[in-house]
Amino acid sequence: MSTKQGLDPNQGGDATKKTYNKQATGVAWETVQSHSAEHDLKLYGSCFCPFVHRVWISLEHKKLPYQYVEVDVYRKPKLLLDINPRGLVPALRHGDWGSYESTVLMEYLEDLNEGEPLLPKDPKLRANSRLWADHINRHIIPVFYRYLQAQEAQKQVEFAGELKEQIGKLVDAADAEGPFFFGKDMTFVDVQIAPWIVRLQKVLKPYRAWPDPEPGSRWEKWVRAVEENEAVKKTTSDDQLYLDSYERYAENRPNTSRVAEAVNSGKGLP
Ligand SMILES: N[C@@H](CCC(=O)N[C@@H](CS)C(=O)NCC(=O)O)C(=O)O
Repeated sequence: MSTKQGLDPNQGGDATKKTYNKQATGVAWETVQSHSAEHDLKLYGSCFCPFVHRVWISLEHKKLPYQYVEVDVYRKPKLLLDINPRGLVPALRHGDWGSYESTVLMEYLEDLNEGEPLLPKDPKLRANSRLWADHINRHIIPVFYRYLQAQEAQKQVEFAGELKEQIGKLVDAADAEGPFFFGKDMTFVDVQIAPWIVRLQKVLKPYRAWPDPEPGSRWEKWVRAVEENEAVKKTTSDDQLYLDSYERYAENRPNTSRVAEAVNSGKGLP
């Protein structure tokens, strides 16, 4: 529901406020266009959404044929609600079956056993992948949003410290050489965190002065490898899209999203 015609609820009636993009840009836009033809396997996504980004990177990494369908997630079109009654993206449809939740969808794509796998074969390494994916979901992502939405300088310092600490734990668990979590190839854990690595640079850096990774560090090696990865590049829009789409979070404006509300009310992320 828009407060004034054409404006989104997060703009609060002020047309000068930036809002989320409704279409990918740059290289990601080219990818959208080359995956616009009708296909059995459909990703319903919103171009700015990092949870969508994970599933999109997985599809590109595996080189599976698929159709990308952009949805305005805050307006909840029926085709999204038909698959996901919670009304969140990403949602995936495969034939007449559908499901949602980015991590579940990544596992589903893995279970198709088509294209390049992201999970290793060894059960112990698979468990290790899931353990660190859980760390990302539980300890890194929520702090990313708390930090971005925090308006008081003291809180920002606190959350910046917490984010560094939680990223540090992940780096300590990773292969010493890298550049990726398990070594030279991108796998499940890398894809789980990749969208937020992209957004550290494109969102937290401009809005919260998040520092570049320390030159020569293991983290720097990882960040660069993720940024240079083909599947990541093909699903990433131009910088401006992220700047515009995240202004509402950085200003902690009302009616931003369910993620933003959960953070403000101290609840777990949706
Ligand atoms: N736990 C979900 C989170 C998905 C999510 O929060 N998506 C956001 C967009 S980035 C959304 O759909 N928001 C809709 C809303 O706030 O109403 C997942 O991993 O897929």
